[in-house]
Amino acid sequence: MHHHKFNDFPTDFLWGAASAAYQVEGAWDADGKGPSVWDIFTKLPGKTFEGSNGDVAVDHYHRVEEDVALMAEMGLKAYRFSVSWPRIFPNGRGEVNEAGLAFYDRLIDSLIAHGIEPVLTLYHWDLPQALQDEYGGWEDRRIIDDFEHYCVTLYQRFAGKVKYWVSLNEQNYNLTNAYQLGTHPPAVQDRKRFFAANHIAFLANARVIKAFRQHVPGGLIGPSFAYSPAYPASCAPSDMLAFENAEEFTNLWWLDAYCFGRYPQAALAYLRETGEAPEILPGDLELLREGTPDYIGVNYYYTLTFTDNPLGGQTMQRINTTGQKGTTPSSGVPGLYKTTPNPHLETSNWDWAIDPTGMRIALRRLSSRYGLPLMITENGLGEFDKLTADGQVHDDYRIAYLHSHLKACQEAMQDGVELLGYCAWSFTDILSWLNGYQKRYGFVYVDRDEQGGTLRRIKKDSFHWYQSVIASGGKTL
Ligand code: BGP
Repeated sequence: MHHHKFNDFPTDFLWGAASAAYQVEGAWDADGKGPSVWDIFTKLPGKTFEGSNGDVAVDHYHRVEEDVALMAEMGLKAYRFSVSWPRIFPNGRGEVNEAGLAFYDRLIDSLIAHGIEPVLTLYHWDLPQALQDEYGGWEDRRIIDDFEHYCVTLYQRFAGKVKYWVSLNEQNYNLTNAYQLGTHPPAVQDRKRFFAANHIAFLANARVIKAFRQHVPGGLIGPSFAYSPAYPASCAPSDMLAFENAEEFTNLWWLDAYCFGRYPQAALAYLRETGEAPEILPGDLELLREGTPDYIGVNYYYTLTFTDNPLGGQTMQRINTTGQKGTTPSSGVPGLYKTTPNPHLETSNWDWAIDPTGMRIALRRLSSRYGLPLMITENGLGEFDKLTADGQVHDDYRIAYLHSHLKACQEAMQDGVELLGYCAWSFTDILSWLNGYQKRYGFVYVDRDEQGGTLRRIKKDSFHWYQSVIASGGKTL
């Protein structure tokens, strides 16, 4: 097989980087913005690493021009960002805040002026606090209309300028944290409420995809899914069954609902038995089938390895948010599965397994099951970075991570996967939701810590590396 002929990335491949509003913008109450659930939650004692919050973040709101100039210098072809719902609708619905829209006009126009394709995420977790207070946010079906109205407002404003859209970012990860682990707002720990809210989020996702077809002809939309492919710890049938359970409960529960408009069989049967299954009303599944995505956004960081978990065994546990390696406990659902370390893989300081082959496996599984194009909407390495005496950041470990994962993308394309692009997480350093400012992901270092800083931008070694990869169209990989 002469694979070298197919090694080139397509010429229109979207070499990108990503961010999310709350993690970069700051300006949390500027120009009429209302509070999001994160503006409130992060101020409660003990919720985030050293009480860090996004009031200032990396001040992207006031430094858009500088940041986009850095993207242009790097040669980025795409920039994925999210719109803050409470900037547009301070109360979640009702009066639109023109100043909020004007900020995204500036960002999008500046990207386009530099030849950078905007990839717009409609929802990256910053729900207007007003809707949480009024009816419990994702737990009430009223959110479907309010979310649609917000999304249509953005469709109408940006349809001519933005081709690539992401509906919900990591519904799976966000709602698992919000309603099972209690680590994201509204910090509930109740599996029945979790599955109910999650079902309503599927309906909202389908509704806005349906509306998209009318308002953004020629555009492409899909959710971004946090895909951690499951591995079995061994070929013991009990481990294989645990792996099947984990893949179905932690991945296919979302992916099948998005792409097939149905829930996977064994998981649904189990939840009906335990009384935790969501209420499916007449018309719900029809709506899901009318609102399937054009492509799947894939946020890939690591694989998870599963083993048998007896009844009375390990329950769901919180992850390491300190960067003290080896402090993440095993987590699972008794009777179904639990995680176990993979002895074949190195991990980051936050215990995330580093597994480029897992990315190839992820892309192949998704492409072959759903037959849709894919876009890597996030992939990257969170680490402690050091600004050295020479005023530089030598993040060779990040270069190694990104290099190996881009090679895996290339191999997946050779395997037949249609991959639209790759957005590294993240462009600049950002606020990590629970891990503060010390867990850095960017190509651009931002001089700030939990206490603050000058917010000066400094290009890391990885910036120059990605710049040359993009310039070569991937040939230097
Ligand atoms: C994803 C989120 C991102 C980003 C990333 C890194 O779950 O969509 O917003 O935060 O993970 O995660 P963390 O910041 O926890 O390291």
